Amino acid sequence: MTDRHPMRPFGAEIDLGTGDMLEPERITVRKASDMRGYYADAGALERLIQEGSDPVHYQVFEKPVPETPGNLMYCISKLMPGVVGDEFFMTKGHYHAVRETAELYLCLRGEGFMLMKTESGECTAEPMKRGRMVYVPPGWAHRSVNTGDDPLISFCVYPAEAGHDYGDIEQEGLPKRVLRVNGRPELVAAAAE
Ligand code: PAN
Ligand code: ZN
Repeated sequence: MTDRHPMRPFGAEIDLGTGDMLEPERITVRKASDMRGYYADAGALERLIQEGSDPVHYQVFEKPVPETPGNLMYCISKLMPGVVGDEFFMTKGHYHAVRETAELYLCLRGEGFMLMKTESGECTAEPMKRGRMVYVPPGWAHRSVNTGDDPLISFCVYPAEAGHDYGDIEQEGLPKRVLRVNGRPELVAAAAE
């Protein structure tokens, strides 16, 4: 008789001090040059790429599970600190391809915001800091923004079949940007670009 549930239980270790996943099986790396088109100040991004030797912007560490309904994908998302012009470092941001899938972020290190928007244009931000959980409901695009001096690290869990849809965010961005104003983070309406 074949087993209806062939997958074996397993564990993984996350260093709660540093936020690092030990022995990840897949690491996705986004460098500054992968972020062209995302920041308001394109010139400042080019300077960062040239003068900073195209530094790593963020990384996603995973031990992937099959992308099938019923499984839970999980990862560590690590976003470096810094600014592009006046704009704090951020992830690309995406909808889940399967819109009816939520995501839970538990922040382990650093501080910032989870910037979220619906397809009808509603936009909101939830603060992130060590120990704070942010729930991204189905249908909300989400982008992490690092406003601190340390890496912003979160443990993320979402339905494994969700998939990622970057299209609309890549073209239009989000209605709000997080800028450094007088040394402090401020949510500012994105200018028509
Ligand atoms: C996260 C993100 C991760 C990187 O794992 O994928 O923070 O952000 P982008 O995918 O927008 O580049 C997640 O939300 N997964 O669904
Ligand atoms: Zn997601």
